[in-house]
Amino acid sequence: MLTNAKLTISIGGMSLQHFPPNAAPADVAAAIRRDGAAIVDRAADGELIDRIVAETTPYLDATAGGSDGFSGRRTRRTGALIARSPGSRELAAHPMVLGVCDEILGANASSYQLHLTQIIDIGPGEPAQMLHRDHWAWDAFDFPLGFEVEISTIWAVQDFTDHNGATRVVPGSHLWEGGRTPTQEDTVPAEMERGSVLVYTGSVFHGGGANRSDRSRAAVNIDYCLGWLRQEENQYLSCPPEVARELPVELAKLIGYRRAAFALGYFGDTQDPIEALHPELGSRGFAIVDR
Ligand SMILES: O=C(O)CCC(=O)C(=O)O
Ligand SMILES: [Fe+2]
Repeated sequence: MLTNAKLTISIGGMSLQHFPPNAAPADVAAAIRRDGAAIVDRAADGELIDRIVAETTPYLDATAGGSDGFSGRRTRRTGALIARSPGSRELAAHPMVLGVCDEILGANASSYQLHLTQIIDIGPGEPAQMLHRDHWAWDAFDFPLGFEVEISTIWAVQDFTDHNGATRVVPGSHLWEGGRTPTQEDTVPAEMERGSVLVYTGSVFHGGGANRSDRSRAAVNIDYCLGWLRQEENQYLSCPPEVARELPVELAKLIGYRRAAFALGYFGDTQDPIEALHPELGSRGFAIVDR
């Protein structure tokens, strides 16, 4: 009994650091480097979340539950948010999140890009998702410890609680050697208010929580990765040129309509992809990219 109580206290002591909406991205990035994840409270206001819900509900209603245990059979995943939901674009380009990406991904490559966009709606009765590292998307390649290739975000559409399936995170596990496997006892719930965002590395173990409530738990999941990695959600099909042309230039670049490094991703006669949308931006050929 005593041993168990001690164990609970020591695990209960591990938690995720919360930051106010106006925190410096460098401070949030430092917590993420230490713990693998951090929470920025109320980084989006309720009106923006309402708008995103209104824009995406028709698509969510038309989405079936997952076809495998990892996706979640009672979980619906609706993507292509940049094309479908103008409100989601504000989350994708959120200055706090991009500031964290600048700090963590910007240190490792000439550029980073959008990796995926998805509403994750975990239905009542869904069990906890398998704990995993998001960077396993790249065929489970073993990236060097501490070399982060992905930043993921989970924006709370409702208040996230232990009870309704708040994302479970294993603090510190971004630095675990391969072969070490976490259990649910190692996790803490990313409890946070609506409009708050959990920001974490592709290397930290986490998973959707069991939804023991009688309502679904929705989140907006937007991830970013180094420019030289393939995107999990194909952005050129999800947001084709005729749609991307209407976006702000910086957002079009963020989703991938740009070169990722000196020559990486060119089209035609060494053109920069942004020229496919905006020929007036002129042909500069290959060049060092600025971010
Ligand atoms: O929905 C969640 O809380 C997390 C989902 C997740 O980690 C994933 O699907 O990769
Ligand atoms: Fe994940």
